[in-house]
Amino acid sequence: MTELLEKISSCVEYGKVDINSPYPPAMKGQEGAFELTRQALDAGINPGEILEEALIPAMSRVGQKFSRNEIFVPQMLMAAKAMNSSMIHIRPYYLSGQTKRRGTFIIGTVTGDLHDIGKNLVAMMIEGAGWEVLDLGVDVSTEKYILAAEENPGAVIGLSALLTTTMENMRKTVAILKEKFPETKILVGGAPVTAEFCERIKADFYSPDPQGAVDYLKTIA
Ligand code: B1M
Repeated sequence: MTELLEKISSCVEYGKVDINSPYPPAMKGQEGAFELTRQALDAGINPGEILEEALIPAMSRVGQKFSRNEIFVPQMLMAAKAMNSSMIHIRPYYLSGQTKRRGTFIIGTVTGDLHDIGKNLVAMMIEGAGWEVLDLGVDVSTEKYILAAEENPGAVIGLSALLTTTMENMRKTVAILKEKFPETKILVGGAPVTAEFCERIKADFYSPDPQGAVDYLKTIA
């Protein structure tokens, strides 16, 4: 890996967004993921290489550290922000079709639920893992999921719920989606959701964290 890719990778791992970002203090005044990604592209490094060799491994390390309680939500959010600043430069190459995506992942927070921090982290990690992410936002109705599934055949669908009350809406949405699209893989998560609940509502997979979601997607594409 080139020195530039190593630098981008560590900017994402440690949440260094751009040169003006004071976080992390140890990297203050240094160029961040935003500038270095632009430089890498201008130097002719392939966007797929930046994604596969710098961004994805960095986010994977972040996810693993988070799972081991070595870092916490603020660090993970900064890493996600740094990756997003890199993706600003890389995304256009995907949109122009120069780099192959692994598949489409549709994600949303279920009806009645406005929590989106965890869902956004999952979306970001999955995008970093090379998937096209269609984020439907919060308070997503079953009809919206159906429309997105119809427009994106073969997509994997992710549902997030943070309230015990909205878990019932998750159950209803999964039941209707499974009835209409029996082959579609459905991933569920969110603080009150459990593996046992996932099994009961007949979703395909439960992950307690973004890394688990990424690992699951790796098994199917
Ligand atoms: Co609310 N809220 N909230 N809240 N809120 C909780 C969830 C609560 C546990 C707080 C508490 O009482 N201790 C509680 C729920 C109780 C329950 O149902 N058992 C609660 C409540 C009651 C409410 C309101 C009803 C409060 C009120 O108005 N009376 C209200 C409901 C609004 C609504 O949704 N209709 C409400 C509102 C809000 C705010 C808007 C103020 C704000 C949300 C802002 C936002 O998201 N933009 C908010 C917040 C911030 C919280 C807490 C404090 C933090 C949630 C969070 O972002 N965590 C939360 C208490 C807590 O969790 N400590 C709380 C960080 C985030 C990274 O974790 O979302 O769990 P999390 O995501 C994780 C995993 O769950 C997983 O990956 C993420 C990273 O590890 N994951 C997935 C998530 N989605 C996944 C999907 C996957 C896979 C993994 O696959 C698809």
